[in-house]
Amino acid sequence: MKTLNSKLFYSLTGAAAVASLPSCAPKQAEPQGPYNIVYIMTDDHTAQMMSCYDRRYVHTPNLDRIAQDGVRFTNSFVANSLSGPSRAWMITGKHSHANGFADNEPGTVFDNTQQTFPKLLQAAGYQTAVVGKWHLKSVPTGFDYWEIIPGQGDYYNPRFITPQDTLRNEGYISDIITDKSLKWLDNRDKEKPFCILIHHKACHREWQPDLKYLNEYEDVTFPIPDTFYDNYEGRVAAQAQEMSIAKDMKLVADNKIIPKDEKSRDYRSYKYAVSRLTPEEKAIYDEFYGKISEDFYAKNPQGNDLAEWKFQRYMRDYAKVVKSVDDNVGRVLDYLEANGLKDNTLVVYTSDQGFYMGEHGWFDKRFMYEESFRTPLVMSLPEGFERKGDIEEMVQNIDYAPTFLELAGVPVPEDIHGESIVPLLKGEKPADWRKSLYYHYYEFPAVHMVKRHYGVRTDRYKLIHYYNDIDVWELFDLQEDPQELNNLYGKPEYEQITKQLMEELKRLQEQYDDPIRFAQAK
Ligand code: SGN
Ligand code: CA
Repeated sequence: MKTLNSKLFYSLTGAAAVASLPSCAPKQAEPQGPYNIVYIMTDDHTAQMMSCYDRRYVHTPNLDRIAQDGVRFTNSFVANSLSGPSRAWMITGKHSHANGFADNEPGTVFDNTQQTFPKLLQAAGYQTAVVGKWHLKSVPTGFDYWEIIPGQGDYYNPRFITPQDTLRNEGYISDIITDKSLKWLDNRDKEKPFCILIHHKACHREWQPDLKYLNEYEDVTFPIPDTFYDNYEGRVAAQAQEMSIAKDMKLVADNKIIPKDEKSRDYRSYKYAVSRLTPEEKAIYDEFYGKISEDFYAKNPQGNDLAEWKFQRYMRDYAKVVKSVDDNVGRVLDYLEANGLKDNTLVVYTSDQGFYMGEHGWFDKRFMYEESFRTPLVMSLPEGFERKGDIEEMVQNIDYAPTFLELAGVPVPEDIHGESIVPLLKGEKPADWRKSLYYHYYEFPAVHMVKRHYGVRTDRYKLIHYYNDIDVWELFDLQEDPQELNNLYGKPEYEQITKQLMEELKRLQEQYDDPIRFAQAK
């Protein structure tokens, strides 16, 4: 057990600190535990689509409310940019090789007998719950209550799995996940602290909006990202991906064009997309996307016009889906305030990874490039944690488990890879905070064809090694080239920095005991 963390807890609870204060000391609000934890996580919601990070595209007043009230992390990252793996390391605090869930492939199942933070909280007397996307395939363990969606779930009238059954629910997924979460909060044992994971399906592909929001953002023309027409020069793996808006985004399934030929495969894809809607709902959907389809057929865009048309449709639908998320986060915040829970609850809002909104011409994630390596992270802090504004230290979502444990006064097990960020929330600037991040992506060959890679990032540089079917390195100077277009690997003037980064990569692979190391991979 890490003794430092349990000591920190006592100083946070105030018990030890108050005893040692001289009587004339000015009164200072000491954080008082045990704290409740509301951990909201969405799917594929990227910082570009959250107005407290980026003002170009959408307005997210409720998500921004968390940041304004509390803290915004400006350097928040994942360790393997994919849903299942992301969920596995956030719940264990360990990198993929250690928690055993490295990809979303059918044979990969989370070993639910292993140590997780909900289990440790439960053992410490917390009430625990998870509602929404789970994606780890095995049954959730360590929860007093769980109600999850099967796999990726559905946007419209979705099914939910409970310990007893799988049932269709009426309504829109983001509203229902929130309804169920608030109901559980209402019915919980009010004498005990709680931890609830509210894990949304939104904003996952195919970005199906709530029908009431179909007309939102329709008058907006989104600016085309600078790197939309990237030619991937000097980046071999980027040339081989299949996640291009122009080439791989599907007109029917993704952009919701209604095909004319009722016998075609595309028509089956459309039928599937609307299969969960009631006839009345389908009529609304058909009217809206029918008009868009007619306009599309009339214009018949080609080449870059087609790519940009798809980009606009993608952005609009995604933005509408974000609007529902934002509403529902607002409902949770209102509930906590109305029920006197705000002052002793940590609220976390994050996503399972970032996403490409047309940067490099892409959608999806997986690469260690900034847009998908980063993930948004804002928190509203319980009373006594005075920290406000931006936190710039590099954090990764292996850090959530130790953070929640420390807040609950539960000693953090030694085998957890992440670091508690409680010191950062208290406004401390730990001199020994991590100076580099480790990343390892495994799912290849698979959908979107992003090659296996691992890498290291410091505040200025990033070194990536694609190691499976190819043996290719990339080096970027993030200060000079934030869009990561210029691979500097192999340039004589970067030999020294490359050597240092390789040493650091080796050190991280040893520290985390990753069995795949670049010495063997080469
Ligand atoms: C599905 C999506 C992919 C996505 C993966 C993983 N295709 O396969 O685009 O990369 O999920 O996403 S879809 O047509 O079925 O939507 S993850 O977020 O769950 O890891
Ligand atoms: Ca995801």
